[in-house]
Amino acid sequence: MNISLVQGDITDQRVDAIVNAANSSLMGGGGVDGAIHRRGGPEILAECRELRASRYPDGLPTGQAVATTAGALQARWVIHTVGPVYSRGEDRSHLLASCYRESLVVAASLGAVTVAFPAISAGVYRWPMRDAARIALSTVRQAWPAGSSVAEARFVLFDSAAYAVFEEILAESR
Ligand code: AR6
Repeated sequence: MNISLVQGDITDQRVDAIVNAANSSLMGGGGVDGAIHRRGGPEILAECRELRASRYPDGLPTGQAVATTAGALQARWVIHTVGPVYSRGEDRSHLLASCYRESLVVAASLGAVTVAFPAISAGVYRWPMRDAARIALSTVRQAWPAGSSVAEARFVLFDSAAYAVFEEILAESR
């Protein structure tokens, strides 16, 4: 198992699966979600609509993950997961951890070898980056499905500040 860090745009990644920090509607939004739908094209939204009409009439619950085509992206699949909105009054870490765990389960079920993750919940959903990085890295390390196809989890951090935080936490845990 290989955990790697890259600074950049997740939609530029050539990987088997790109994880999307979506919302439960699966109908798109800003941040990573907006970028993925813009670059991936309408095929992704079409599959999301089908999922809403079939498996998820009430939306994809927080902490769960589901795959669609990656459309025009340089990937085979987009794995949509819904991170929790950060709350100072309530510990929702288990839901954030669940996003990484469930995304890896979906990736393994597809036979994906390389998977790109954004810093889920650390944007619009306001999760503090350091804590988001700790949860992301420790969960991926612990939750790697045994005998899984997945060989690389690549964290794609949008700016140098986020990259530096992930680098520091990864170094601490090595
Ligand atoms: N590539 C990599 N990372 C990115 C990119 C990109 N193209 N764009 C933003 N980031 P966010 P969330 C970083 O807001 O907090 C959407 O509206 C960003 O700087 O994308 O889980 C959804 O529809 C931040 O560090 O996701 C939901 O409603 C991290 O990715 C809601 O936002 C996550 O930021 C989800 O919010």
